[in-house]
Amino acid sequence: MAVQRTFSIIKPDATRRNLTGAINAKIEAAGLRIIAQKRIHLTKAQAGQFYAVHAARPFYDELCEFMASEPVVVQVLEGEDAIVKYREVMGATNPADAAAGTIRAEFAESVGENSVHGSDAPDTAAQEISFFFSGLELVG
Ligand code: DAT
Ligand code: MG
Repeated sequence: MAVQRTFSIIKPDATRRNLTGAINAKIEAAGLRIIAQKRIHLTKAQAGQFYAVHAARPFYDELCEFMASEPVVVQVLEGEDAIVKYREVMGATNPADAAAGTIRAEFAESVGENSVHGSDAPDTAAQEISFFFSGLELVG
């Protein structure tokens, strides 16, 4: 597998509890390199645009409210097989199902407030990176 880039968000439940460093430590321990990172506060409209794929789901409004509730840290991660590797480091969407040692098993509060986002495929990774970062901000 080749070197890839994936997009990550450290979500409001984690930034609120000062967990950015602890989460970054797990990312780096897995061999992923943080090649771009910034702290931003999304509007509800921006969160809605980012999560537009989930617009029909019953939790969409709650999800957008949550993502806009407090600052987030958006990141680009680079490494061998980065997309699948980061999904492994994150753990399952519902922390109750997440494997021991994963970010969500250790830190997530609930299925809705689950500490991190990670892209699920190469096309969504490219789309999500360009939603938040310009090429000049990616320092590999
Ligand atoms: P993931 O974040 O693991 O890629 P997803 O893409 O299915 O999961 O959903 C996006 C986010 O939506 C998820 O991180 C939290 C929220 N969500 C998903 N399922 C939910 C549910 N059953 N109840 C509340 N929020 C949910
Ligand atoms: Mg997803």
